[in-house]
Amino acid sequence: MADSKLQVLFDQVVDRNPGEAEFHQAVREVFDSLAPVVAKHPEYTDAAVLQRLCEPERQIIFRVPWTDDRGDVRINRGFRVEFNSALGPYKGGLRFHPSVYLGIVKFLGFEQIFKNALTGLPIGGGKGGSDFDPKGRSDAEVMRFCQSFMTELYRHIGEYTDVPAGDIGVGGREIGYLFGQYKRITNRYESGMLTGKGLTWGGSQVRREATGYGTVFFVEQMLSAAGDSFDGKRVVVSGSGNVAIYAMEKVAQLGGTVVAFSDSSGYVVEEAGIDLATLKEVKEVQRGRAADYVERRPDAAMGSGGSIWDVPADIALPCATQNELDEAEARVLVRNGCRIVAEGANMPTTPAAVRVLADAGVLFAPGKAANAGGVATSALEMQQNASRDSWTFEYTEERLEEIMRGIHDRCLATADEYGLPGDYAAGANIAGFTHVADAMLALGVI
Ligand code: NDP
Ligand code: 2IT
Repeated sequence: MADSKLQVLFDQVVDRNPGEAEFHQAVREVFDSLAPVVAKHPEYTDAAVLQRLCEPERQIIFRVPWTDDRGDVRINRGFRVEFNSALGPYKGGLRFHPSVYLGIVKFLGFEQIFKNALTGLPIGGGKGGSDFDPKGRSDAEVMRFCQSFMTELYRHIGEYTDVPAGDIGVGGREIGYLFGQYKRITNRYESGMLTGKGLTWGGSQVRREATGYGTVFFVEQMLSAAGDSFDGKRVVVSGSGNVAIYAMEKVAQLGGTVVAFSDSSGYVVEEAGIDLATLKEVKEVQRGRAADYVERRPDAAMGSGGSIWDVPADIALPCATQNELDEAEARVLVRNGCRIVAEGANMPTTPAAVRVLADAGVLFAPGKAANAGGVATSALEMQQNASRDSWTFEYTEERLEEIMRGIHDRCLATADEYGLPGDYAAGANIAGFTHVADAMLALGVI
C-alpha cells in the first residue's frame, strides 16, 4: 500500500481478524483508493472513521439445527454481520453455500456499506448467511432449514433495524419460507423486514431482474461514454443464477449476443447465442446443471478445459462468485480483445487480474458500483412497503435505470475530481466512502 498510515491501519485489521482472507482483500481494495482522500480530509483520521468502518457494529453467530428427510438431525452455522447503520437500517443479502464462514460474510458486509452508500438511498450495510448447502435438498428440507434459521434471526432484524434479502443460494423460495416464519413468530405482517418477496405478498416488480439488469445498464453507460453501444457485441457471462440470467436477458434486449455461461460444473458455449427460455427452464424450474442445457440445445457444447474466460468476447460479466477471474484468465481476456469487464458478482476479479486489465486499458466496473441495482431495487421495495403501494414494472425499471446512471456518473465524476479519469474502481470506493464517512462524522463517536 502506497500510504504508510493506511498500511498501519490495514495491518491492524489483519491482526484483529485472523484467517479471514476475503475480508482482508475487500478492505485492502478500498484502502488502496483512499490515500488522496485521507490526505485531503484529516477529520476522517481524527475521528477514527476507518477503524470504526472496519469493525462491525454487531456480529451474530448462531446454531441452526434442522431435521433432514431421513429424520437425521443436522447442524449448520448461521451468521448476520450488522456492519454499519450510519445511512439507514443494515441492508444486505443472505448467502447459503457450503463455503460460507465469518470471513466471507464480513467481506460481503464490508462491500455492502459502500455499495449501498453509492445508491444514494437510505440503507446501511450488512450481510448474513449459512454454510448450509441447498443443492440436492428437497423443498421440505429447505423449508425446515429456513424456519430454524429465522427462529434465531428474527430477534435481530426488522423494518427499522436490519433488512435481509437474497444472495447465492437464497432466492424466491427461501425468502418465502423466511418471511413466513418471521410473520408467524412475531404475529406481524411487517413487509419491509425482508426484500426479494413474491409479487403477491409485498415484493417489488423488477427486484428479481434488478441486479443483472442494473449491471448491464451500467455497462450501457460505460459504452455510451465511449461513444459505443451493445449492438453486435459478443458477451460472456459467468454463472447461471439470478444475477447471470437477468444480465443475459438485458444484454439480448440491448442488441448484444451472450455466447457463454457457466455454473460450478463447467461452462457452455453456443455461438448463435444462449437461449434464455431454455436456460430459465433448466435453472429456475428444474434446478438442473449446465449439462442439462447442452442436452436440449444441439448447437451448444460444454467448454473443454480452461475456463469460461477462454471464450473470446468484447465484454465479460463475471456473475458467479468471488475470485472467479484470476490474473492468467485476465491475460487471456485481454489477448482476445476484451474491452470491458463489469462485476455482476461481488469481488469476482482478483486484485492481480484487476491490475492486468488496468494495464491493458480494459474498462473495469467494480461490483460495488455495477451490481448495486439489486440492493437499490430492494430499497425501492422497502419504499413501496412503507407506503403500502406497488409500482408498475415500467416505472420501477425506469427508477433502476436512473439509479444506475447516477452511480455511473458519480464514479466518473469522483475519479475525475481525484485526478484518476476513467478509474471506476477508485471513483466507486471514494464516492461510497465519503458518503458514509460524512454521515459517521455527523453522528458522533458511536
Ligand atoms: P445464485 O445462487 O442465483 O447463482 C450463483 C451462480 O454462481 C450459480 O450459477 C452457481 O453455480 C455459481 N457459483 C456459485 N458459487 C460458485 C463457486 N464457488 N464456484 C463456481 N460457481 C459458483 O446467486 P446470485 O446470482 O444471486 O449471486 C451471484 C453473485 O452475485 C454473488 O457474488 C452475489 O454475492 C452477487 N450479487 C447478488 C445479488 C442479488 O441480488 N442476488 C446482488 C448483488 C450481487 P452452481 O449452481 O453450480 O453452484
Ligand atoms: O450483494 C448484494 O447487494 C445483494 N445480495 C443484494 C442485497 C439486498 O439487500 O438486496
